[in-house]
Amino acid sequence: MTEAAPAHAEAHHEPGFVRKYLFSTDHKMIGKQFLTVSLFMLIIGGGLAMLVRWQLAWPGSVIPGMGWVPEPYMVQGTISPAFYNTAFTMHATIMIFFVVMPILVGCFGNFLIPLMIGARDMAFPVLNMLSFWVALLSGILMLAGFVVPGGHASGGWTSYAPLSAVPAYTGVDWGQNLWCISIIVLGISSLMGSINYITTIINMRAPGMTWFRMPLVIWSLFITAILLLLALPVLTAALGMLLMDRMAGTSFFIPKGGGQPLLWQHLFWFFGHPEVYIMILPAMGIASDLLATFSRKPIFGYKAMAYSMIGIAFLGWIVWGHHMFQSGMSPALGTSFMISTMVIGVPSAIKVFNWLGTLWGGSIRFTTAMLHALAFVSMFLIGGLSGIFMASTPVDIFIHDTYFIVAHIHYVLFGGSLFAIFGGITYWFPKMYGRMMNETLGKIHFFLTFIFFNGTFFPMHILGIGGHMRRIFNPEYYDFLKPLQPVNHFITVNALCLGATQFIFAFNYYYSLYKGKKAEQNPWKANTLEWVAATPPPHGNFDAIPTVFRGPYEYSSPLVTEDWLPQNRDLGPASGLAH
Ligand code: HEM
Ligand SMILES: [Cu+2]
Repeated sequence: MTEAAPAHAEAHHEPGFVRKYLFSTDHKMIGKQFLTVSLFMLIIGGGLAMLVRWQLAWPGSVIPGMGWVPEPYMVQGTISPAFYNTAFTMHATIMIFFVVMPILVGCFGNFLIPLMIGARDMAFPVLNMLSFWVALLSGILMLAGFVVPGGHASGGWTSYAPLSAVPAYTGVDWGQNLWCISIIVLGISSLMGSINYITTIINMRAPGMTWFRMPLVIWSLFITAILLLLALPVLTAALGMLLMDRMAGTSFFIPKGGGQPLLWQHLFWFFGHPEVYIMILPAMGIASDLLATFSRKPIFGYKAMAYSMIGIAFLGWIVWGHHMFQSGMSPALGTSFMISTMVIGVPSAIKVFNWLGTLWGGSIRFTTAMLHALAFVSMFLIGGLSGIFMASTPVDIFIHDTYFIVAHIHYVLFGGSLFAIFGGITYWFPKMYGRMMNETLGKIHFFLTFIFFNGTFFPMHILGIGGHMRRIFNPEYYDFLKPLQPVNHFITVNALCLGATQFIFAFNYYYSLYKGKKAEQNPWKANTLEWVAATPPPHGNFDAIPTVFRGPYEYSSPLVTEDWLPQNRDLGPASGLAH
């Protein structure tokens, strides 16, 4: 039945391999391209984390199987201090810029936006294709840094100046330059993507798809695109200045020439804080959709959910100083950053309570996707609570730059964003590839990930309160940390298991791609428009553009006998809700 609509010229003839898989302008293929490349980067980013953890637990010992890696990366299978710095720097850089952002925004944004608003494609399909290729170029530039003389960037993912500005301080030359150039290029790609998303959502919604009938995941991607558009150019400008300091003899950030290292911190975090919301808002949107679908209930407080995302995005611009409490900031200014940071807790709490309200009394289906969404809510809550500790200026004096921060980051970013990503992949896999992922393998992967995740990151709170600094090469150098070393052992064992568990996901993914059960058109009985399209949707998405009569979450509606009610179902005048 799935002949694509003639409205779309390309739908008439099957495009060849190159047009279909490489230079495709189809938003769905571009979404899959982002996913494929990002999952590859996840392996590299994860491998680097394992190296970091090995070093912290058993400093200076030979890492099994690593004897072949040449100097200066490894010295007969042990990590050198310089490479340790590179490893944690590049772990964070890759995870943030090449895994979480491209999956949440590049993959889900591309795949879902046109399908869920009832459009045939993005507003600018060629620009969309270009944004993927520019992102890929950025990834190649970033990976190239590993093989240049002097090694890759090693000044942390925040690249604080003057460490990052003067090559002599780290011994890194082209690695740091490539780091800057790569992220400038990535910024260009994000700019193209976000303009496309914003235009598409404003202009191309199907008839009847009003703002408050949009799924929350589309709301979240819309707000994220605005954040991207405004935040990334700040980083791009700062990176340009840093590059000039490194290569053109300027001193924006170098004290010797009259520059201000703190200027870098301000510019970085003025981007960096909105950036953390870029990485959590789409995850919140995904979780909202999954929780409603698998509770068979309307989302609790739909409008409050949308407004609180807007509130979070807005407040995100005035809190960047909470990353700089210990940089000599005036206490009065510190207090205002403290208060504004605490205020973001309000819309965040609204969201958590509304998720709980959605679950309350629902007939919950514990599918793999739902388990991941539930993990998202609970882990985000823990990460949000540790955020409140750090936001309190007096408390932050003690925990700043300790493992407490690392615990917080990972509860929000891994516990939050990555669980939502796993949930989202499991949920939309059938629409993407026409096959189901294996539920048994999915659940095993979920439970092991959940256990080892908490085993890895919860004890980091204890390390942090014990004064364990982050980013140190060898904890055994410090007498006061020696009693904490067993905690480091425990964490590393859990981290290695956490890493190994991801092979279950990789296996399930590739196995299901080819051998998974064939998917029905709407396997989860969901309401939103992507499930109205054929599985997998053809180029052009819909036979005819659907007309939207209702909101996305009308599960268990008294108007119909089934427990779902697709957005495009017309109940005629009987429906009090229509129009
Ligand atoms: C409930 C809301 C949140 C609050 C109150 C909060 C608060 C904070 C504070 C005060 C710091 C700085 C601590 C220090 O350096 O001493 C921090 C660091 C951080 N937060 Fe959050 N945060 C929240 C949510 C999030 C979310 C949603 C994410 C990402 C998805 C995130 C990611 C990060 C990262 C990556 C850092 C550390 C960056 C670094 O120093 O390398 N946070 N947070
Ligand atoms: Cu922040």
